[in-house]
Amino acid sequence: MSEMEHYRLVLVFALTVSSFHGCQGQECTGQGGAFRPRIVGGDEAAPGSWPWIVSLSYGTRHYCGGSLINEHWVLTAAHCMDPPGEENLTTIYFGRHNISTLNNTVSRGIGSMWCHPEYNQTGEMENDICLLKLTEPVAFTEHIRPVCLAARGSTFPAGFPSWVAGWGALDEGGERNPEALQEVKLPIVGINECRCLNIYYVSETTICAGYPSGGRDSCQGDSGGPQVIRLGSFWVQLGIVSWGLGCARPNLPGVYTLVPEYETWITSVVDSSASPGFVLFDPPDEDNDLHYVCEDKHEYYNTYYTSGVDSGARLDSCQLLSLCAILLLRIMLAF
Ligand code: 4AZ
Repeated sequence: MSEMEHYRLVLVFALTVSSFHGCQGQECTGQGGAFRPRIVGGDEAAPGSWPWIVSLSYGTRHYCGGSLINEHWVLTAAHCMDPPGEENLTTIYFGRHNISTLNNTVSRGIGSMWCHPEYNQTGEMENDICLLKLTEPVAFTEHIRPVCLAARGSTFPAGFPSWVAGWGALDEGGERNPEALQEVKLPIVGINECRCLNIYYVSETTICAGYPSGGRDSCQGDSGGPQVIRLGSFWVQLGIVSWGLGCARPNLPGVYTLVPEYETWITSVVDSSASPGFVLFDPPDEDNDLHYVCEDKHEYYNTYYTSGVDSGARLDSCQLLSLCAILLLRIMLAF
């Protein structure tokens, strides 16, 4: 499907969705600045084009991204707050663009921190999600606005364009860091393909994005930041930058915490009076990842994901073998 068709479909779909869910009527507007569909690779964002993005900093030194989901709450990755106990040292900047100039930014501290109770329990980066309650609410401006969140049941077909922004490293080695906020367009990579490509465990509650040729990706320092999808004039956050094997390597998409899987947890933490705007994103596109067959599987894929199937197959050949043995015995006994 061509990109134009994608956008047309999404637009039609957006009109349907917004009339049902009234995203505009909620606090979240998810409305950013100008949309520039011709961006290639990581590029400097137009100031204010991602008004929900926040910078988590020690002093003024940026270390992770996050997103504003309503006037009291910021969403980020749990590994950004690891180890816990240092949240008092964090300043959250809103409306930041250039890293070295803080004019026009608003800052808040972390009043309380709520990380997913099952984060890090398996050591597999599962449930890499935290909510940060601000010391004081922020007032929305042209450059400070909340994003909508993808509701439970949302789907993101492989190849669908998503966007990630951040102040993270410009290369894998982390030698170059940007002065201004960067943005990049990354197509969704389905979970089956992503698992096939990765040598590490990829959780069911993540989503991947990237190009087969590499070259464009999120990287260290982008963690915690939002991965968004365009829905007409709205932007909906579907992912949180979580991890990846290196940055921008060919056939190694980045891995993002899948936000819709956490709708119940998010609403249980965020006070109901100020619940964030959840929007169902379920475009009619066919998802080719559902039929994805992993041919050149990595060893890890074999042991972790297909152990059930493998043991099943082994059982069958075992049964066959014992059947043969019994038959042979019977033939021998007959003589
Ligand atoms: C990191 O180190 C990191 N390519 C975040 C995202 C990605 C890689 C590394 C995805 O925080």
